Amino acid sequence: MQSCHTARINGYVIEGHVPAQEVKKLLTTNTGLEGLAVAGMPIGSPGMEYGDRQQPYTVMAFDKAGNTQAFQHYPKP
Ligand SMILES: [Cu+2]
Repeated sequence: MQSCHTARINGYVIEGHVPAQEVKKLLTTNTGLEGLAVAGMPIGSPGMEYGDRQQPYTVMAFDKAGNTQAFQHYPKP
């Protein structure tokens, strides 16, 4: 789940090109999660726009124990 940059917001860890919408969802939902990550630098993710190209990617959630789960798929189904 490694990417090019890491942010911290309100105690959460945001790794990589996570859409703001998902960060907002994380901040407004009491999930018990540690943070969100988008691995790599997928084309079409925020900051990686390249025309109308859209490489599918998954925003992954993780907790302190290292458990992971899909948080949101892009493009959204
Ligand atoms: Cu990047």
